[in-house]
Amino acid sequence: MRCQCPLQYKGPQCQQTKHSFHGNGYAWFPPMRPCFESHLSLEFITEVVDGLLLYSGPVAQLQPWDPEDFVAIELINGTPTLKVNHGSGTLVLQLPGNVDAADRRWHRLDVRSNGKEVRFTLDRCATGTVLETEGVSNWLMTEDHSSCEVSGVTPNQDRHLNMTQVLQVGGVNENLPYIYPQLLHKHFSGCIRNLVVDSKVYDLGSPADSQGSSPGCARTDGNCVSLGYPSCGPRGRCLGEWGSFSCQCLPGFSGQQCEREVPSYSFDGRSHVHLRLGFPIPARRTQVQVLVRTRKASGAIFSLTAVEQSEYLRLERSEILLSAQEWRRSEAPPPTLRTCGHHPSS
Ligand SMILES: [Ca+2]
Repeated sequence: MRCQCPLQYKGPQCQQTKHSFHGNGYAWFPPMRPCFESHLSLEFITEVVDGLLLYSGPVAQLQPWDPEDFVAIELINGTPTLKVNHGSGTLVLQLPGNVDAADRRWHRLDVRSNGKEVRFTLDRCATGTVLETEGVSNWLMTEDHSSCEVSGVTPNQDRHLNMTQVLQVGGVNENLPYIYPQLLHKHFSGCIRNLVVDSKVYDLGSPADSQGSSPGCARTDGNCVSLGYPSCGPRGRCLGEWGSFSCQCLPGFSGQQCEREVPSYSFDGRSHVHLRLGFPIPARRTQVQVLVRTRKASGAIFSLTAVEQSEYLRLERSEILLSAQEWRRSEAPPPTLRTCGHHPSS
């Protein structure tokens, strides 16, 4: 089953996946129920260097028997910072100081924890340097994650994030008799989207309580409509950016607003076209798209080869199957759905 959602609802079950914050507010959502081995991710866009993206933890003065568990993600002088407490002390993970995530672009944060071990990653480490020793097997490939990832171990014995309190996004409610001593910043200005905790997509459209915030992200999505007409025309999907937009074109079209038809070629079984790419292919992610119409059961559709011919990507039609062959540096496996296992109590 797949849902066809109204335009502004992008979640798998037509959830509203974006929420805007105006620098003085907050939005409340149901408590997180993190697995023992858990994964939280979100994306944000802002131009303000300080702010609180998310907080889940105490909202009242702790009694001696209350757990001190909390998790918070702050932006401190443009640098994403994670604070996490499993009940016996706080671990602070701050990305390197030269990261400026308040640059009016979307950024993604991932928090992965497995018991006491916690890893905090910016933009899936797409900026990390890949160091690969050519011509030998994959295990000699290393990636330098020092610019985009930081990890650590929560102090002392407690191993699990126990969450019973409401999840506060984009700020905290300060109309409570509690001062949030864990936090340096208490509000966020910008948009947050795609908040996912252990495969659960949060519906950011209808918070239980909120102030100074609104569903959607007018700052970016407003640019996808100009004079009542979709900015990318009928042949493209618009990606809203801060003060601008970009277009993802339907197959067969290109150009800034998908206005150009891409050229097509006919082949007689003995001919080919040889193209030289005028740009290096990125180390991590390559997207190739081709439209094919043929009556032949087999044939080579395209072959992408490195200059020294040591690496290639080839797409073939063989009988009724399409097959892709690749000899290249390995990539991370696709994300999989997980359900929770055992929950330790501490
Ligand atoms: Ca705990």
